[in-house]
Amino acid sequence: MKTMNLWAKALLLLASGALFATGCSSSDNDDNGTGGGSGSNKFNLTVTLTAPSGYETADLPAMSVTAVNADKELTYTEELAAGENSVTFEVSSGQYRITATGQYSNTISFTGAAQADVFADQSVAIELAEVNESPLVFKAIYSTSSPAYSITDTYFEIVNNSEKVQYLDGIIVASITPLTTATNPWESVFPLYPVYGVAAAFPGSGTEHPLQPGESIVVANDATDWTARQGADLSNADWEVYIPNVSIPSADVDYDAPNLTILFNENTQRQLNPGFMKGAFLLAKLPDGITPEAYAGNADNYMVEPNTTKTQRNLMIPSNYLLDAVEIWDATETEQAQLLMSQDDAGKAFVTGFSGKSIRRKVTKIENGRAYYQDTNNSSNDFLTDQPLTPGQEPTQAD
Ligand SMILES: [Ca+2]
Ligand SMILES: [Ca+2]
Repeated sequence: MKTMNLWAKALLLLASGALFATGCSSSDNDDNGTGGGSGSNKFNLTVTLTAPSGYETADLPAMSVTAVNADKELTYTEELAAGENSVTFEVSSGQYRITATGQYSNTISFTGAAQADVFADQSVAIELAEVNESPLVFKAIYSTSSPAYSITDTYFEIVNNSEKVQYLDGIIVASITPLTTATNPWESVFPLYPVYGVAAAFPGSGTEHPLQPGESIVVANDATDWTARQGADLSNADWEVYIPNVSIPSADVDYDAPNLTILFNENTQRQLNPGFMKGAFLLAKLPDGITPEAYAGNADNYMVEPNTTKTQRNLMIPSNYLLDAVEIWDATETEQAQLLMSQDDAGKAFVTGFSGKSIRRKVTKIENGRAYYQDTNNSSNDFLTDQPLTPGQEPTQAD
């Protein structure tokens, strides 16, 4: 939240008409009334950024640096290119609060702040900190199916947990199937994750499917009413996974909800679900310029399971493409192969197969009617388990 708050503040300053100056003389004129004289008392304020622990200067993404003099209502902003760590502002004298922020990956941002009294040329250092949070996260996952063994009554929800509009266009949803072995043969290819069977993506070229801050959507495997079979009414689901050319337990049905794009399908089952007892769910965003179709169309992005005679291909998703990942374990098994690295999920949510229950991300607070969701990168802490099915429902109180 820290980074988002900085951005929000920067936006507020913009909206309130705070003066943006990049070396022009208008700010001089503005403060002549209190400046005591017609001469320009401008000084150089040099800001140097230090990369967070574990990173080098060369790792720095493009950074936005803002210096604010609240007394004089002056705001100066400079953009640093990736790999640069120093910028010099020409500012009017006074006290400044300087903030720096930049996006390192889908989920990691760098941010820092410092104060400076500028009554002569001044240098200030900002030690950046790493903030890890996902703008889009799973709000709820119903992977267990119902006691009626409906199989395709499963669904998941995605929420915009950030302060900015997010776009679903090109966001990939996929799952990792559980392993029968006690150790994970895919550990040898970490940080790549193997997507088994089916991967899907939201259609759109970039900005066609906005999700406002706090807003969420329901993605159904079959967008129909399951209430007569101990499931939920998914006839109003926002999206659907429609998988052509499958036969188990039957051919898929294209219900009214708009369909995700199927990126690849080497499955015979009509579902995008890791497993009813366990598995992992992934939400991923490719780097700019790569479409999901192009990524899935590139044979280099596939692998077969190491050290086996298996031949089925898995679409490989690198850890740093992830927006969110949830490790789901069978509540009745204590020893299971870990599917995700701890950096992507330090915990796991426990489920019981065919219980008709979901896991739901905890709500930390409700503000102005909006729910904020807990995201500590640890599903043991972040999710409530054995929850009733509440697709599309907005929580009204914190957990
Ligand atoms: Ca379907
Ligand atoms: Ca449909």
